[in-house]
Amino acid sequence: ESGERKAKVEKMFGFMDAFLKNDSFSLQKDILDHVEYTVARSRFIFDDFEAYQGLSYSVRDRLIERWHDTHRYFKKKDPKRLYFLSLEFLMGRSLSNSVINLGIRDQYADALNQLGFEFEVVAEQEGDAALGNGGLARLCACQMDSLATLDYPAWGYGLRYQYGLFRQIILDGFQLEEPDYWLNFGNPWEIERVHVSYPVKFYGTVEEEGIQGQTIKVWIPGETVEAVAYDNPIPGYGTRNAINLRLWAAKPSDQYDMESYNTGDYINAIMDRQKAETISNVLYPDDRSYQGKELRLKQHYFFVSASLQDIIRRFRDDHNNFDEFPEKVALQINDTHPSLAIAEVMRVLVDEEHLDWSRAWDITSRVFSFTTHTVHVEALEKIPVDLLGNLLPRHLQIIYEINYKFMEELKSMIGQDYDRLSRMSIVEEGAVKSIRMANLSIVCCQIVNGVSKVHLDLLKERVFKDFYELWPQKFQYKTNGVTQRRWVVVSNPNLSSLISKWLGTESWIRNVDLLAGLRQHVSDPDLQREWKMVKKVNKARLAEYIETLSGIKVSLDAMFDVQIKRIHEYKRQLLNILGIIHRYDCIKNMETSDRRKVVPRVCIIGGKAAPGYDIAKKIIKLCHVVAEKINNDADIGDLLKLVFIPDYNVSVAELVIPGSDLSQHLSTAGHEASGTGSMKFLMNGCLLLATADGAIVEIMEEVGADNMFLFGAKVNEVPALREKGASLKAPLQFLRVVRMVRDGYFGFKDYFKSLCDTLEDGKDFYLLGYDFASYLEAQAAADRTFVDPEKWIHMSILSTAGSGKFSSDKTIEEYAKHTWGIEPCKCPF
Ligand code: 73E
Repeated sequence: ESGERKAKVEKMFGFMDAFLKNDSFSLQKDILDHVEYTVARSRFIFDDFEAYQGLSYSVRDRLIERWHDTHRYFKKKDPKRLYFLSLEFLMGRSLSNSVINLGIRDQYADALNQLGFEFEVVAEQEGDAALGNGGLARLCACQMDSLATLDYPAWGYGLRYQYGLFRQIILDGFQLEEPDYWLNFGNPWEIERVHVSYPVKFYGTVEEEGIQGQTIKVWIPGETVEAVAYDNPIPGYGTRNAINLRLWAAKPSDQYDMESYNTGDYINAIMDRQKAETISNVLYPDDRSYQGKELRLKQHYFFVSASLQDIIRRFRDDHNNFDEFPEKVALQINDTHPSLAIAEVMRVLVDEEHLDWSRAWDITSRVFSFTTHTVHVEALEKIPVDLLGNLLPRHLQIIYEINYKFMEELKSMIGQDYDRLSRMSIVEEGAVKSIRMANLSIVCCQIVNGVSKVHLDLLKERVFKDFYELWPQKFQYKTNGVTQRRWVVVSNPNLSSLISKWLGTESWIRNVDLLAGLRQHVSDPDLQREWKMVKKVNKARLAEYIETLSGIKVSLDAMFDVQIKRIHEYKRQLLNILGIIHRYDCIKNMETSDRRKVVPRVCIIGGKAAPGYDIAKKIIKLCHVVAEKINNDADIGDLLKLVFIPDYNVSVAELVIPGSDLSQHLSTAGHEASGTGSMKFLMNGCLLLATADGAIVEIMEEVGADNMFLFGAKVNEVPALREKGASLKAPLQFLRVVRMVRDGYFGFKDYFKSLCDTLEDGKDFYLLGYDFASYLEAQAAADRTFVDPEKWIHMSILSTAGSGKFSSDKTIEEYAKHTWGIEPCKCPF
């Protein structure tokens, strides 16, 4: 029989070559085949979008090959695997990134060319995969790229939302939200796995049963939904490894209550079943404060349960003793959103595997690690006990049990300090009794990571002080990073070639430390000239985009000054706008002869406000009315322009960042846990104007404070400044610009009243008034530097040269060594 099988395998090999070919002829044939047979358009007439589809399916075939090989190899080697659990992944587009990581971009560009298409134009056809809100979600995407590139045996798990982050439409200067039905035109980057599906259960009751003289708890669930897997291969750069991002979609279950079918109400029974699909329908668009909503909790558990069934199934394929679980599995929870996983692992071990509690707890506490991303207490998840008890009654019991044991242990350590005990308890008593998911995560995990040095300090001193005092060794930080593949190689090919040319190697794309080698050429006039040229070309591309969007023509000689990120009060886009009003006001009041000294600026702001965030929406409107006034003032001309870029997303960032001269990061010190936008700008040689907050403090250490424009109160000064309240008088220039808005200089007087009220003495929580003077000084310093192009370019080159530390490759290596305990597992062919 084995001879027969061997003959069969040989025959199959005969039908195919070992791997798909990557020469231009084979690629052309592949693209055309996919246009004809997959997309079902004629190979003789197809448009750019169909070319994109044909091309993507051809790339996908190559991804699948590597994906298969990698996973076969992982299975053979059986290394410890990392499972990265996150409710959000902001992947953006896949095409360019994939062909670059596969190392066949030029071959594809050639092939397309010969078919009469242009790669860049075809790549523009792709929409963004926006299954996340902002920094946290994009960080996961960067980290997946690094995990694949560094050959780690890792899997990502997430949710396949039907609707990604809303599209921002601007109507008369107001933000409107439109649903992002991103799957409308198909998604070539995913592979539907109809056979990889698991039942996920909700509601019901917990009953006690006696087994072999012991009583055990049995959860009798009331509703079952099916989770179906969609796999998204993630290729590494310079390796054959391709790892997997597995996203779950909800489908009605076969195990659904069949009773209703027999009652004759067939139509309603179907409609009811259909409701199951809504679980994974929509991404929550708010990254500010946690609201205990049942649907959100359902999403979390749906995701956690499906992922763990999959992970445990894979573990069981090769192991039967759960004591080995922590040696083979690392579970990373990205913020507290997936932290129900802790209770779920306990439930499986205790209720299904019948391990005793302490053995189960020992295993559970050795597999999990947790990264927290915020400093805002109001963003910490608190699940109302009533909600949890109804949806997941057994999990609530388990969490109570964990807490009971923790409280007993704590009392034995700290005594009867009831205030402290109640602050540290997983259960919060009060008007709405709730479960503190961060406390659960800290109690369970052996390592709690922050995302920057400053962030860790704030966790120790404020947010989790009690826990830090108890378990100082648990608290660590890993500085966030971004992938240079997407943020330089894909989005700034000109700069990328220039860097490779001057370093004499492309190795920096995998080994980012080499970027520091640019320092030795910083004064070389040739490098400076070429550096300047690249910036100019990128600015021209951005200027064209601005003109198409808004009809505004901007001068390439102006400084392109950019602030792009989610709109939040703490990120202080309002400070930027007030600064722009001040600049406008100054120019208006200047003698004509002095105007020649003004450095022309194009101020660019972009970002989405959470749909229910009223103040953030007012900031967007203010930006538009100010822009309207300035841009239409013939007296001002090219000296100042203000542009709001609508619908900011990953692809927009890829276009804007390479074309920026200056970028602004204005969070009130102590509010931005890290910030990762700054790192993308830094890599692209943009100068930073920033407060000493989050990752900026570490950027200062790497590039030097004199290569940046820093301003504002420091983290440790902020609390005392707030104490001072109304006695902290804002400077006159500040009062003047706020008054202009208040008095209706830009119109919409009543509408902006509540916004201006947040800036009154004593109410100015984010300290805009206090920081205004030093902000203007930093802006003036930027102007003075810009008129000295040689100096500017010098600082710009040093920014890129100093950005190596902020590659996600670095972050991932740290996590692998110090948190997850995983080793590279490189597929050998
Ligand atoms: O400072 C950023 C940080 O760079 C932080 O605000 C952000 O995470 C980034 C990556 O570490 C973040 N997002 C969220 N919390 N912190 C969040 C909260 C709720 C829902 C979605 C995202």
